Amino acid sequence: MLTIAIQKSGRLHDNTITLFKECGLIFDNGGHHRLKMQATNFPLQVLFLRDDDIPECINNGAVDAGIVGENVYKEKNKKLQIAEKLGFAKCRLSISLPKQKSYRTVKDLNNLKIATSYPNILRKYLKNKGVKATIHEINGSVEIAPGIGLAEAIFDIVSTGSTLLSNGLKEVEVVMQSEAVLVHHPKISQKKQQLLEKLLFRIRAVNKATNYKYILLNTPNSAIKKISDILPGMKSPTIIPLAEEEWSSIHSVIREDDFWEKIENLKKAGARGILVIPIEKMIL
Ligand code: PRT
Ligand code: ZN
Repeated sequence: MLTIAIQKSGRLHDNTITLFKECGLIFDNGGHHRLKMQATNFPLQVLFLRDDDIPECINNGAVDAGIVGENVYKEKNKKLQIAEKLGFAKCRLSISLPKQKSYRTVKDLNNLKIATSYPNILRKYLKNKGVKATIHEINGSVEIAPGIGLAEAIFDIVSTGSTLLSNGLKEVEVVMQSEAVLVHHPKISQKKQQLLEKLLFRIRAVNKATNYKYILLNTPNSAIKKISDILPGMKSPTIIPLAEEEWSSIHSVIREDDFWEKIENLKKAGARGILVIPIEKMIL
């Protein structure tokens, strides 16, 4: 059986459970204060841990794999492999200063005291940039450190930036981008590797689907070429004649990212009756 550690509660928990469900996994109900749960339709056991403990649990073989933020994976610096980036819990790790402080280059960080919960990532970054600063390690509420005179700068997770703003801080250096990742021990048995591959196949199908939409539209035949060029689709668009002469229906797949731009261009090219539908799974 494959064992995967996930966050017990917090920002990664709900998305991870949703992802497992979308992969078709059904779990026994371990109760509210559960430590683990087992899939009833896949040889998989899920352990609930604090995210900080997950890399070491994989490293020492207590579990085979886990889902954590890249920030935690990098900070813990264990010999693990990233199997897949999962696309949720996106954030960045940045250095921020009180907003009234002038800042031009990374050298302005020399001799500052920087508070963080990520000392290892910060140390590497500063060394790389040739900056000599003091790292002050604290757990939680890093953003208040400059205000109470504990440090002159902070290195912490930023998402919308509103925490920085409300604490009178400004982001001056983005050190890394992060998202949830599935990591695993570099040496797992062949049987477990196969199970992991099977699970990854499902995860990829689910994640691909959320990045794409299915699109149907009607077009005068004279505009088919123009519209097909806007819609490359997975291979090439499906074109079906309509009952009304000289009109066709085009079916294709478009990326979520450039969705609005594509829709505008399609309308300009003559498309009518555009329907956009979510895709549940996508296997190429
Ligand atoms: O209890 P446990 O140790 O398991 O959880 P935790 O408290 O350590 O972690 P949790 O649940 O807060 O976050 C888990 C992971 O989510 C992190 O390791 C990141 O990979 C990711 N993530 C994504 C975030 C954020 N976005 C985020 N915004 N983690 C924390 N924040 C915090 C940040 O610390 C700061 O205080 O939100 C604030 C900044 O947010 P904005 O939107 O104001 O910029
Ligand atoms: Zn944590």
